[in-house]
Amino acid sequence: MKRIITYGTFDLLHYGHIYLLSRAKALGDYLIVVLSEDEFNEKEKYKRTYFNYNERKKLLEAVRHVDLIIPEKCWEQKITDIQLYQADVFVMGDDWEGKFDYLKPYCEVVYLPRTETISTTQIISDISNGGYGRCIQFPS
Ligand code: C2G
Repeated sequence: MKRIITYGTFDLLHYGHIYLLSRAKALGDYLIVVLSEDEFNEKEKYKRTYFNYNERKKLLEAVRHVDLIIPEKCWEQKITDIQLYQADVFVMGDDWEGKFDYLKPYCEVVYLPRTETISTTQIISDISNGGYGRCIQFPS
């Protein structure tokens, strides 16, 4: 069984996140998502999320590509996670290109093209500007 691991906040879950998860899962058989806890987001990523950890976890649990969700508490847990969960492939969007190459001695590292047509920041901005009903093309 080929085990894939990926990390993220996944706040205001959108098709860019789903497309990342589906491509990550397609690289193997089992997908572990390490979901940023609220405290980690605030203290380390300087991000305040709309949905809290439990709400974001519930949403991800409904995504068929996802097999396991564990908490991300710090930047430094990745090597331990990879060893503990016997991950074969570490996957992130290419906005992180190169940032996790230090994991290469432990597993394959793959950066996938980010979906440029959507972001949580864009969603918030569009909605605050009354941008409902925005017609979007889901990437094929
Ligand atoms: N992503 C994407 N396309 C988007 C938005 C996000 O492919 N339009 C990808 C990101 O590249 C990342 C994943 O979806 O691989 C989750 O994105 P975020 O929730 O923004 O995660 P991030 O804040 O980058 O946290 O330790 C690593 C961090 O936890 C990553």
